[in-house]
Amino acid sequence: MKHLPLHWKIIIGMVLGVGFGFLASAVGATEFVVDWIKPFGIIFINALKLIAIPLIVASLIKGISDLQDISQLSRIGGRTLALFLMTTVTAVTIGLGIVNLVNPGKVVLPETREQLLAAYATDASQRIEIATAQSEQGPLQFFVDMVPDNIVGAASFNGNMLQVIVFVVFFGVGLILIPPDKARPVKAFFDGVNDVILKLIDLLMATAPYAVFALLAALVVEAPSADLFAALLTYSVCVLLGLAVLILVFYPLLVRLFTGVGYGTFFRGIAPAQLLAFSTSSSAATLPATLDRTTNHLGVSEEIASFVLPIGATVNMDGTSLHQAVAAVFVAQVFGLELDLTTQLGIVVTASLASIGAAAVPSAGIITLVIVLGQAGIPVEGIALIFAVDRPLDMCRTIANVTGDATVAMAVAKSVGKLEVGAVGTKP
Ligand code: DAS
Repeated sequence: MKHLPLHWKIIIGMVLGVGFGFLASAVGATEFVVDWIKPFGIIFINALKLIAIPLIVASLIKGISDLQDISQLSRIGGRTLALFLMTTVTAVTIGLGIVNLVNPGKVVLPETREQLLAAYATDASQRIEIATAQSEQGPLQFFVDMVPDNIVGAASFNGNMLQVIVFVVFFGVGLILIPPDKARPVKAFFDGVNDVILKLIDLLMATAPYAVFALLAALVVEAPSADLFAALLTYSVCVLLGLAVLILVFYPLLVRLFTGVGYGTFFRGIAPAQLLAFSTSSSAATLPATLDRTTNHLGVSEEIASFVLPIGATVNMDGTSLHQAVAAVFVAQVFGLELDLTTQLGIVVTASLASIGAAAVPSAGIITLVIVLGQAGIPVEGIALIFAVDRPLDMCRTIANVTGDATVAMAVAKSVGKLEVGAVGTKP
């Protein structure tokens, strides 16, 4: 058990949590679960919220300064960034389209909603008031609110996490504009902070199997409703449907349009990296395989692959951004919160930027989801619902992340004449 990969441990925690919840309900030990088990899940959610701000600050500044390195390579820099942005915004838009069409959170019955608000969203009413207040303001209020007048206040989950991201992007631009010798120590500092935060995420994720056990056991005893499980199942189907559109339609279409490489050749080339992404839930762990498959089997030159893929693994996480858009709207729907167009546009911006800040490690998307929910005024406690079913979804969204990176690498290589199309698919 000790050497079992983390994601299989989390799946075991999920199964045992549900089983323990039903057992506790059957023997009348509900109070024991709520008083002595659930707090461990809430502590984990609080730790996610605690680490989200330093993660987004350090990884966004690192990501922006890394992007600066790419942008200096004028031949491939602009194209890479443009394709990263296009694929990420497309992914978020697909996610928002599906979740607003299917409305998985509206499967929840009013009495279940009341139970969840009582159990999970302690100050949800305050956040819902903020979101409602936001939606009642003028058309440009959204942009006015993006610029904080107090960074400490903005970081205190006062309902607009976008202010933290705006400050960080602002800071990153400043870092790019100062002389390189002045910027170097600052970049080194934030690289170091980013490494520390990633280590803390490792430590935090090691407790994830126990946290998911506690959260699921509590969920079963507190809201043992078939409608909630139906809602969670419908939500999972929405995410998987969106990821399938990305992986099976959008990316191969881009590859075909940009490079002329056919569907079968593309998937035969990238499949081993996709399988590794699925089994590790980590773009970073899959990076060596992504590099190997794009250079040796998809015709991308070493020069292009070695620049685009490492940055893409941390900055270009399309599957994660799609998932965050679906999850944010789902949680809002579960808590009965109507999101107007402005708020959903804010989700497009935040989910796209938060995916830049997400680390390429298992469940990183859950941590940055805190940012997306916080910004939209959606009760962050709703993460307990998302995390309960996140493991298999993380495995699938990591496939999308890796496939998106390979797609961009092929398109950029082709655009600068560095894709040996003749070599594509010639190796076993
Ligand atoms: N598991 C992350 C990755 O490595 C994606 C995520 O957590 O959303 O790509």
